[in-house]
Amino acid sequence: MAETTAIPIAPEVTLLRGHAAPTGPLVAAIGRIAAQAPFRQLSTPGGGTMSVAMTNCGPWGWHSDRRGYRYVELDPLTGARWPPMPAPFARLAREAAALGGFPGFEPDACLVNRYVPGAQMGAHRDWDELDKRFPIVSVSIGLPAAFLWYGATRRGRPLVTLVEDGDVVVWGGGARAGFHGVRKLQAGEHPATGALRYNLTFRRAK
Ligand code: MD6
Ligand code: FE
Repeated sequence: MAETTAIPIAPEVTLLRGHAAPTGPLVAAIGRIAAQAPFRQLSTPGGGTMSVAMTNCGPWGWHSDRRGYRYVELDPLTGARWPPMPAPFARLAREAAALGGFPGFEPDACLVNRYVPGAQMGAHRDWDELDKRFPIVSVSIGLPAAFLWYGATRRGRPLVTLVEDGDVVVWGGGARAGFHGVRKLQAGEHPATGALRYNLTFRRAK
């Protein structure tokens, strides 16, 4: 495990700077996942289309459409199971969760997000998981982004944290219900990803 400094963003919200570096192997694995389960821009219950493109690996995959948000075992696009979660992904998530103060995290879902310049994630909370005692582990890859932590309500001014290639954010416990988002991605070039940012969000769905 790479040595990592744990930087508190808020109570029970921890930034592990560079913990997932180097990200080249993660990018290669994302390419293999997307070859089986292509990135797609999901519809929201409100009828919009998300600017972030998504796919999943692991037993459960997060999905959204007019009927709502939920976890599904089969990719609605292909009818097949989601690609398996690579062992290094699960290990990274478990180690990061432990460093963030949440030992014993075994994710069963990894949402893979692809941000192009202009893509963003409005204030929301990750709240479709059965057992909220498990944390969320969020890995940033490629272009930098501004991660926004709103906390208990979506109102007010968020704490802004620059998340760069290899950074990991972990939140759980009292912060598990925290509202967060990602500011509109700025254009750029990154050696690992070109003009893109990826984010891996590890969850225990069931
Ligand atoms: C991030 N992402 O990209 C944080 N949540 O740094 C999220 O909070 C997130 O990208 C739910 C679905 C997709 C996401
Ligand atoms: Fe989220």
